[in-house]
Amino acid sequence: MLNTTSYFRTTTIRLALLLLLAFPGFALAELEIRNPWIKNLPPSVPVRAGYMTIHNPGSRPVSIVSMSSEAFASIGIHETVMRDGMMSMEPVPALTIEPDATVQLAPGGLHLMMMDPGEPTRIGDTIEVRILLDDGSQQKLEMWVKK
Ligand SMILES: [Cu+2]
Repeated sequence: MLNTTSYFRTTTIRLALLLLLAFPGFALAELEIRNPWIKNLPPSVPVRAGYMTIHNPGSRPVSIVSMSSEAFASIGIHETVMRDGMMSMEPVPALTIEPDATVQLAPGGLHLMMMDPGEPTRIGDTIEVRILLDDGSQQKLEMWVKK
C-alpha cells in the first residue's frame, strides 16, 4: 500500500542518493572512535592521558586539527618517542588518518595530553570531548574515566 508518508520518504531517499551521486564530496568526514578512555590520576596531578582507537571509514585522508573539552584547559596529541635511550613525548600538530586506516592511541605510544582538569576526575565519569577535523566539521565523543 502506497500512502503519502511512504511516498515522501521514498522521494527523500531518492533525493539524498542523487545529491551523493552529484556531489561525491557532499558528506563531511566522520571518524569511527572506539573505546575512548582517560586514565584516572590523583587530584594533585595536573594532567591526564587519553586513549582511543580511531578508524577512518571514508575514501579521503582525515586530519584531526584540534581537540577540546570544557573539563580541561587544553588537549594536545602527543607521541611517546625514544631519543638517545630516553623516553620523551613530542606534540603531534595534526593527526592524519588515511582512508580505511586505523590509528591506536594507547599507553606507551600516541595519546591525548589533557592539561589542567577543572575538577578532579573520578573513575566512572564521562567527559565530553570535541574533535575538529580539517574539513571544518566537528565530532563529539564521550570519554570514560578508568582506573
Ligand atoms: Cu604526553
